[in-house]
Amino acid sequence: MKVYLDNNATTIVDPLVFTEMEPYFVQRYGNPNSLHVFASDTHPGIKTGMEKIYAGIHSPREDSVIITSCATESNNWVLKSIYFEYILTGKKNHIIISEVEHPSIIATARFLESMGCKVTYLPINHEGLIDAQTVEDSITDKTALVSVMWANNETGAIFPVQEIGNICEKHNVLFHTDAVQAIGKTPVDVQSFNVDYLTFSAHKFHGPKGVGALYMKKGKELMPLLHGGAQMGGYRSGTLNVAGIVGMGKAMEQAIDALDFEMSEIREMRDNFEDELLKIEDTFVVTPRNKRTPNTILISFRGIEGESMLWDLNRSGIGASTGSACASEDLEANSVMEAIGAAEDLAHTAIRFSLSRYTTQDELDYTLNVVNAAVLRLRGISSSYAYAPEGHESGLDSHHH
Ligand code: C6P
Repeated sequence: MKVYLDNNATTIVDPLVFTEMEPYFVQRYGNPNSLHVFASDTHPGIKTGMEKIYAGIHSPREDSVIITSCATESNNWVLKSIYFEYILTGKKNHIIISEVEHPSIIATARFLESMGCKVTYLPINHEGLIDAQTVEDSITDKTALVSVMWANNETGAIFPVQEIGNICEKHNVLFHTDAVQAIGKTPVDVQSFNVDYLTFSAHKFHGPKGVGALYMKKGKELMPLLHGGAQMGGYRSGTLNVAGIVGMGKAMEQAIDALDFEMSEIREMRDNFEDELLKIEDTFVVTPRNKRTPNTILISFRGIEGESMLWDLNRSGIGASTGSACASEDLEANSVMEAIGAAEDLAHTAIRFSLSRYTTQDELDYTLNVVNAAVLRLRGISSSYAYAPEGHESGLDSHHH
């Protein structure tokens, strides 16, 4: 059996998305900017795709959604753009981000620091959540931008973006949110939340890889990323990724259609699976379920290196991760576990299971059996677990000898 439980890293393309994209490779392949029928053949698909993308995040038509190549691009772009448009030319020099943003935000913020910007890294609390009050406390009259993700990729923690948006508006500070892990998992509405810029990426909601977007509210500024033929309103030149736009549009439509299912059925499957995992002694989950996206579990098995667990899972055909995919090759401790101040040994034991609407109960039952066997095997050979004082303190000693 092969089981894919790494949907926060990327997702299977919805077959309907693939079907809609297909004609745009060998039939309707014209450059949309040309002046002939090959070009105009592509226009309805682009229009419909864009309409679905706008509708999916409740963006009014007068706001902008600029298609990019991925969320990493959108995140880099918005931060560097704030630097060029608001910091270099004005009196402000400060941005605020959380310490658990994706590397595409953190590394860009560090780059801006090297250019002379001040950056505040907001801490998360013991539940892995951001307290909106810390945002307000960090804002000064020099603050240009707050960038806090909508949902965390490792824990699934949903951050208080509505409150943060209101705080930013009150203090006249721009607000960007990385909504990569939110689309299709929790309602995303740029009108009822005070969001100035928002990032998302098609491959996280059953769309194709290589297509992302940056939303911008009307009246805000953005430095053109790619100067050239003035596509995408002049913000990002380059021949449009027609199939990508068609695919992201269809994927967005499907994700919105499936949102209720995700928030009820998938949540229930996740919760039951988590209940079973937590029956294994010395296991920990950081963020409370009702404050998480419906598909994510970040769980620690004391005494078991995350990488060893992945190895056992992989041998049985199960794909999971120790945290974000892009940080998993360096064998460092899980960044969220570190940020909440977990002990070093526990920070290395985290495993992320992320479900999707394609996950089945059979797959989870099978995974649970494999996890149970792996815990027995790995704790049996784990010197750190056998001698861990915490394990003895909690009176738990039946499984690891
Ligand atoms: N997170 C994970 O395993 P791209 O690939 O550029 O479209 O998306 C980057 C990105 C940005 N923001 C968040 C919150 C993300 O989760 C990701 C991708 C993957 O968690 C790969 S590191």
